[in-house]
Amino acid sequence: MKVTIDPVTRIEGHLKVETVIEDSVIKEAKCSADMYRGIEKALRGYDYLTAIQITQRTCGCCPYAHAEAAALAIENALQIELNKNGKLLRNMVIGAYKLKDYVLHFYTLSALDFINISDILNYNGNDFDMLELKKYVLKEISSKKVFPNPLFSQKYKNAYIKNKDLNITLINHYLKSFEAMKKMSEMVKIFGSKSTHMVTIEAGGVTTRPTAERLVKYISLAKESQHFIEHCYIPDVLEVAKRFKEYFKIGKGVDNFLTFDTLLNLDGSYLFTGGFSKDFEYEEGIEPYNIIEYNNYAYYKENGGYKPLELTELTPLTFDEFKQNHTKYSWSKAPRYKGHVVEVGPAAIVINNYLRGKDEKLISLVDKFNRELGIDIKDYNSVMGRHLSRAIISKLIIDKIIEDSLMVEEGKLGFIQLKKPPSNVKGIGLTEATRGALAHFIDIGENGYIRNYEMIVPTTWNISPKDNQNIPGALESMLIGTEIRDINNPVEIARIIRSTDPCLACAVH
Ligand code: NFE
Repeated sequence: MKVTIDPVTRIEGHLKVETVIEDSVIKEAKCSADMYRGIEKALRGYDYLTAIQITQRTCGCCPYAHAEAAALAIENALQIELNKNGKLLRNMVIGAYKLKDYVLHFYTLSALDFINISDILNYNGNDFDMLELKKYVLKEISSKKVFPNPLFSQKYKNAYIKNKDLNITLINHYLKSFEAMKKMSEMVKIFGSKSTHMVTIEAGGVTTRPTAERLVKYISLAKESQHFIEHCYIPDVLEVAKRFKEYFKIGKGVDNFLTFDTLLNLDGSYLFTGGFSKDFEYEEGIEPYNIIEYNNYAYYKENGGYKPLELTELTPLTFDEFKQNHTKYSWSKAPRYKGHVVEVGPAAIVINNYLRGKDEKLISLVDKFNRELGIDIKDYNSVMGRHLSRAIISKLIIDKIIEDSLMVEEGKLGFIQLKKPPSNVKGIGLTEATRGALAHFIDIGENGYIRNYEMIVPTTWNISPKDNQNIPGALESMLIGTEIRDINNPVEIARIIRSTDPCLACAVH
């Protein structure tokens, strides 16, 4: 039997997932990215500094990460080191944005996979937003306009949390998460000058001057965000995890994880250190030119595998070629590290940094949750492991950006003005976006013009099609082998997909 989800909802962009299920087990899975834009191509010929603004337009979820990766690539090409305030302020902008994105993923995009939202009808308290929601639902039910909404359908009833009080708490926090995200966006705006697409992240630092007023406002919002993370987000993820413990065994993909350094400390170390682990054996350090992107199954004429910046352009199939070709099934390329399929993202960060064995705070947090939930580090390679990882990372990030904000030197610009445009240099910017390892490669020609640009993006790793050795991508591997309990309601598929938080706008760009 074939089960196709097209499009997958509650993710960013257009993803089609086709599965073949036999004897209640997924035997085949295909992830298709159905959209192509060509942002890298559009960059060529423009001034090198425009990359920071233009690559942000790849996406409305993680523009901060593209801005950072582009700035890092230019700084790498020019061999620039930021000053103290530049380092701190950049962490404060991108850290706040990441938090907003994690909260958005858990509450807005994923929680409805687990909460029984119809329990709002059992709400008898006096919270204004909850009463408004209840009123709205009752009105819609009586008008029969929108309902029966699938979320209220009896068909899905057994798939959700049964404890009414917990559902009511989670619905309440779902509503509160909007206010929390607004505060995190405010934090981004204070030094990013605007959100979504910020304008003050530049090669050379952050151009907003850290006045006392801005710092005080930032710290006060950060403390409120910390409260939400500690008192709503983390407890909610734990409660959901306790009720869906089997999901620590569902959605297990390959045991290979790739991460990049992110959130620089003033001593030159990072909050999360990059590395590669294969079968849970970790090695520190990354060689970006060990990445090859394969195209046998991607809608381009070139079928080979290419290193970053090796090609200036891939040629999309024409419509006639597209109709005749029955092998290719995605606009996404298939990146591989040292030839291996890897998972990137929050679980990869937690697993790699835990295996690295040097970050005591991360290790003690992971050990604490492992004891509470009866799991071990290998279980993070799962649906619930990915949700838990985001919560753990959020706690570490909020603590770090509060510490960073207290070290900023008031009034001192965190920005170094670049001198003249460079000629004939290349640079690499590696960082972690919300969804995982992000790499930008820039090749600057004469007088600062972009000769070639390449982005290798988190979701490309995760939703990649098969590579030239016919090995399925990371999400395809997570799906293959999954047992479907109720073939009429294969919720496992959507839960696995959403656990990776795919962004298709980024994946193909
Ligand atoms: Ni478009 Fe992005 C991906 C993230 S890359 S959301 O994939 O996170 O910066």
